[in-house]
Amino acid sequence: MKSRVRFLAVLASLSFVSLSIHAQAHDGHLPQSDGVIKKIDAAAGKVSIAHGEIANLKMPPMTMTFKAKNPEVLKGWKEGDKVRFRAAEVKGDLTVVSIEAAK
Ligand SMILES: [Cu+2]
Repeated sequence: MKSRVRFLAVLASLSFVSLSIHAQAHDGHLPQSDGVIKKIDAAAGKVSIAHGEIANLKMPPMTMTFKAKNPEVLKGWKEGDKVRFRAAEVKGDLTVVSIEAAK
């Protein structure tokens, strides 16, 4: 009985791991969009970006504010930085998933 409980616990943790790996892989498949950082509000977890077309959101170029998926995403950037970023709709909010420096 005891070993069966342990087996189920292992099974549950394995499926959790594969779920989070799947979520990460999913983010990686989002197309990257060009942008320039306009404003960062770290306290609110928000960033304004003047962005080019965002193919996966069918959005034309504009300047707008996104939610950051987590605080790490906003670290190290400042106004005027040219970036490539991935955005998605997460629970109804337009959200920046990742940001990297434009080459
Ligand atoms: Cu937009």
